[in-house]
Amino acid sequence: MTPVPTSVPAPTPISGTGVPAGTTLSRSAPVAGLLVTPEAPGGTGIVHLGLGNFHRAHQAVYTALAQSAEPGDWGILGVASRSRRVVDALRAQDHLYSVLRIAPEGSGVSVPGVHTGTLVAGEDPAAVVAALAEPATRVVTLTVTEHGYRISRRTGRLDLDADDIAHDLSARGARAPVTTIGQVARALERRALGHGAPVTVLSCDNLQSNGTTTRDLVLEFLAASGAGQDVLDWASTSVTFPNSMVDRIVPATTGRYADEVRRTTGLVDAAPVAAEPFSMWVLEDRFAAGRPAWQHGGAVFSAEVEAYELVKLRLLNGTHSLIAYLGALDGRATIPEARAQGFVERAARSVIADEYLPSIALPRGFDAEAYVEQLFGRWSNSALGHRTSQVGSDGSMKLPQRVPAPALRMLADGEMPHHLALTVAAWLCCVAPVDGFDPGPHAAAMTDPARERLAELARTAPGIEAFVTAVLAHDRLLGDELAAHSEFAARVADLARTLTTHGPATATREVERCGRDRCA
Ligand code: CS2
Repeated sequence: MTPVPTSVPAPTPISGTGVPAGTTLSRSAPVAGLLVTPEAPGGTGIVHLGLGNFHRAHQAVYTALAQSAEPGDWGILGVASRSRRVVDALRAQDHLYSVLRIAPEGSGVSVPGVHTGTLVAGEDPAAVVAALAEPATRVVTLTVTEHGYRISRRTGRLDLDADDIAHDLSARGARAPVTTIGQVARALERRALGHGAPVTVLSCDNLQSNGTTTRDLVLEFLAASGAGQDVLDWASTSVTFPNSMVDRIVPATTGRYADEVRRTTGLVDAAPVAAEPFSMWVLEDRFAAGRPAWQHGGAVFSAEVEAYELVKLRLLNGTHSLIAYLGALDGRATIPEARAQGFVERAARSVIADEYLPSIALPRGFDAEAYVEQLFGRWSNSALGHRTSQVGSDGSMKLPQRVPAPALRMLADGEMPHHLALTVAAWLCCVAPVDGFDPGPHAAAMTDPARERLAELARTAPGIEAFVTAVLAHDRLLGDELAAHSEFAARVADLARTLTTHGPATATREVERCGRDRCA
């Protein structure tokens, strides 16, 4: 496999071209040299749930490149989950925003220009369901993060006990659903009972088999909410849920990026996004009602998407987590700073070579060595300033996608996945430090929906061993199967003890010694 960077046109700096100071980005501003899509799309064929930075620097760019090569009704209605900030900014800018492509050798700006409207789901969930149910909507795309799917960490199925899922199931007809799965399911039901136009639901989140997973969750929701067999049959035949692997490192926006856009273009943009130059998208070509010509942006259509997903989720995301947690515990603010520490790099290389790679059936022709070297290059992009606290956030949602399957494979063979245990131990030390241990400011800045529960367990457990057992075996935060392996929990506890008493470099050396000497 050759990783495929997008061919976002080389940006043309337009500073010094007489743009009056303070001109806001809009279609009437001098954006011609920056716009990826010369024409605004005529119609809205895509509703996107999750108007975050990742969508705006990834799928929107591919869609803009597709539109500029083969124009069609593929405008995007972007739905933010709760925050008005980006929506307000985009509305004031004709739904334009800049994508800053950041590389150590310099940055550049382009403007995708494919959004035709915006909504805030938290304010008007009924409008979201209505948009999803529109016959003109032919593709629904999702970047709602791992948390947005309401997957039970224990069972891997729809979390029927989650309050908002329970709300959506009971709200039938009376109130609009508030969860993503509830909104998609209700819209599909409405389509089935109404015009019947087929549609594709495309997950672009870092979930294993993200399309199949989304389909299962939606069908589970429909069944649990008492949808008729006719609706379930229609959803099975007229809706497709392709799997897709998405990849581009996109940091959280800071004021620095708006300044850089202004310096480069002379324009004021209240909603820029920054991203690395690398971008990759591998999808199954199963679209029920057409799709944009995303191949013009460099998207690859493949029947081996699930293998690409595993490569991405484990080699990139799993290792990213380890780098972020070890780095934060070592006082490093960013991924490049963390990755530059010899012990972090050694740990990252070992977890890839010894624990992640052997767990993956690689896509045909995939050059793992080149991919891994490219990863280390991407993680070294110091101009990007990707924070350890950003990658380390939501570990309770991310790690179940990254750690249990490869760990279980080794445990079943009687081997201890030391670096995966180190990943879990470092996560727990960051987000639920035991009494008296200060993990530092970067760990403190990590957010996690399980943080409160973890803190309670850390406070009430009589020691590290009991704490880890409570997390893994009783609360089963990494799933039922891993919960059964007390030897894994014991290893995590040992490493957590070393991390808190001697720090991450010593814990990594301990793991290396164990790797060599095969200690339990
Ligand atoms: C990261 C990802 O935050 C994380 O957990 O591993 O957001 C990563 O940067 C992207 O998946 C890259 O495509």
